Amino acid sequence: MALEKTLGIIKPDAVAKKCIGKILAHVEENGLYIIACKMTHLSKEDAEEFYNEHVGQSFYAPLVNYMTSGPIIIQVFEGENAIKTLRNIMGSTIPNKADRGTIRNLYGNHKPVNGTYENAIHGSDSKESAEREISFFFTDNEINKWA
Ligand code: IDP
Ligand code: MG
Repeated sequence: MALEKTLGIIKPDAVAKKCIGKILAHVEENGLYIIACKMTHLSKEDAEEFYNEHVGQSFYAPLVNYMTSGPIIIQVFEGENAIKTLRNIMGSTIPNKADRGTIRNLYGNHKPVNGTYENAIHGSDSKESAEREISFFFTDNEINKWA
């Protein structure tokens, strides 16, 4: 077991549906601590850069439109195996295929919208992604420490 940090984003669809509290409670109840949190509205440039691994995919432009369609809540979560823990409780990318009881299955949109899956939450997929994504949004002194 390893104490890890990971980046989570409550996406615009879930913010608009007033699911912020339920999603954060779900993550906390699964053992992770929130050690940084902010609300922002991504610029097109920031969304394009954040998702640059998907340049060239057919869903890239729809994804950028989706992620800039409204405010989001960005968190750093910390806990034992935080990266895998968050990915497990999020569920897989497509909400209607994600396991029942996962965040994406519970709060995501079960139909694709404008070429993308509105799936409520983002979570870093590896240690390298977590490091890149945390430093994309937070400076070191915005990240809190638990005793
Ligand atoms: P992940 O969020 O589960 O890690 P990624 O493959 O990194 O999935 O894709 C980033 C986001 O792009 C997804 O969460 C989803 O919103 C959207 N997306 C991914 N694949 C597709 C697709 O095939 N069609 C439409 N949207 C997609
Ligand atoms: Mg991903």
